[in-house]
Amino acid sequence: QSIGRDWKEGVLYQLYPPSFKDSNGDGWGDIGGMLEKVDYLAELGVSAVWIGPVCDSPMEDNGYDIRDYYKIHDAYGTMEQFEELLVKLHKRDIRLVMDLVINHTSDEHAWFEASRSSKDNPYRDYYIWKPPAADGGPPNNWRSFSEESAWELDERTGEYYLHIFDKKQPDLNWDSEAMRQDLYEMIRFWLEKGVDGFRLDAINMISKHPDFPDAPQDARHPRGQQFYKNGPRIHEMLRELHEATFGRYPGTLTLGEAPTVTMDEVVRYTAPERKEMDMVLQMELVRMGKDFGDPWKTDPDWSPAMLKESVVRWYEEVFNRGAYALYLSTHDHPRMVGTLFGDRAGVGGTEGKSCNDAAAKAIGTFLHTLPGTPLVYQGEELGMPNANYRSLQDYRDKGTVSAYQRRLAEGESERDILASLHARSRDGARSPMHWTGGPEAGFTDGTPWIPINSQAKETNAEDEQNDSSSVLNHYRQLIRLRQQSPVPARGDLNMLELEDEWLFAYVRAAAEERWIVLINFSNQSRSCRIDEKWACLIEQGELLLGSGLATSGFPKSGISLQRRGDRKDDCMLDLLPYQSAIYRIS
Ligand code: TEU
Repeated sequence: QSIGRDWKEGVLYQLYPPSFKDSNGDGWGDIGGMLEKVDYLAELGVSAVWIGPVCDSPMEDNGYDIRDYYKIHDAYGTMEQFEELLVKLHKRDIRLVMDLVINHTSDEHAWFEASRSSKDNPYRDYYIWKPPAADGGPPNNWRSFSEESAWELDERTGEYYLHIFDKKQPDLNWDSEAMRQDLYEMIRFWLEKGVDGFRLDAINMISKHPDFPDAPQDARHPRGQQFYKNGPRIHEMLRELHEATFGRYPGTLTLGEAPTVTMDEVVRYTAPERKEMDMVLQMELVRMGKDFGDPWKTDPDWSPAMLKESVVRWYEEVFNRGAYALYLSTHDHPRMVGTLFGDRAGVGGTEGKSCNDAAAKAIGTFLHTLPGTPLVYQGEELGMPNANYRSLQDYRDKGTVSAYQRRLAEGESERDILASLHARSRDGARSPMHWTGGPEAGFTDGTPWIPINSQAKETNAEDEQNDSSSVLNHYRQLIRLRQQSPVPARGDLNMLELEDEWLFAYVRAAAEERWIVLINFSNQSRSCRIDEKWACLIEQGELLLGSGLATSGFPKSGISLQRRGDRKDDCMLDLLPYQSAIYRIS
């Protein structure tokens, strides 16, 4: 197999199965649809595709609630089709990364059905059961992601089971040796099929504090997380997992979802000699702008300086000791182009499509030129905006719907709730892919499971394929640059200090080559001082790729530098709204 390059050097793509492409008209994406689009992915140039969960599931959480690990969910297709997809992707030199959901299963999984049936069932300790507290209530005050108690009473045996996520997603008990061995066998089943890697869902939550203590009342959402994230046995468990599964299939990629970690913890998870995981997802950028106390609120103190700080911290503390993948959009958060820079900086207002596309390109330049392996979320490469849903009927995510109902009952106005759902619901990023400007955006011949974004007419793959100034072509060029130069994957980072927080300038240098990247993340033209040394290097440099609002004369003209007076520090860097530029400098 020619697929042998280091994972870190490539570009990863996240495919969200329900919304990628439907091939049989039932309105739900499927493997048949993925097969139709392998060429699209190959032309984009990505080296691996992470496919969200496709195993059998009652679909309470779009497949993150697995009922049978050994079966493809009917609505997605068959095992034969999955195998065909694997072959077809490999032919185009693309690797397949599965989503491995092993912190919990569905409550309809056979293990859980056995486990709940009686206290002495052999599967009882596959899950976490506790007797009620003295007052008959839950064993402790932890809350789940859905904001209610993380414990559910099961009448049959009078005990509570733990569910960090929905009550339909009971947590597996990783302290059970038999449970772990069953999971390992299942993982080897997929490795034997030739799957190239796994994204490990919520993996830093598998080791729970043995005492299950109460958390302080005012703890961050979800309450209790300090007692199950990065828990006491986590490293021991990950090493055993690696040894029993991935370690036996060299070259397998493991990409861990580990929200809320310290930099030291990331290094422990990913230092190659520790044999735990290959990479951790950098989840700070995508969560930015969000209030940690209340996920439905926006953080009023957010500023672009926080972005710079996070990027630099991960680079300085992790880059040379461990590994991480960077993403700016994913299925759990509204799209970056709509929230972080978009709504705040004016996109979505009267400026419309050209502004949206310029912001999307600036985001793309940022993602592909930072240290860390880029992970593109489906539709991001088209500049797809957040879905413009206007009523509760448009939403499908259970957590979103229950938060709406709770807040309405608490007396909040419907208008305010809908505004915050638009800004914060993860459904904003889950509207189906825009393949064409035609009916249902070419996603399905039937009725889509969640409404199509009305903006599909202006923003779709068909139109963008042949438009050299499209977001899609910008992404293709960024990916090509990565294939041609060692700088983005291996270069070190020097973030220049500028007086304007909306302007970013950073230098990436590998042994053979050096780049400077300039980005204006605001919708205004901006100027700020730049050191004469960098100004000269930019002037003499070669423009590798540029983007900005004024697409006609651009990118040939590049950015502008002006000397106002003869003093050294009077050199001004001028950037147009959302302008980005990558220069190769000497
Ligand atoms: O998410 C795990 C996670 O940690 C959450 O913080 C996630 O960001 C949150 O649900 C956002 O609302 C993973 C999956 O990515 C998510 O889709 C699943 O719902 C969850 O695990 C449970 O499997």
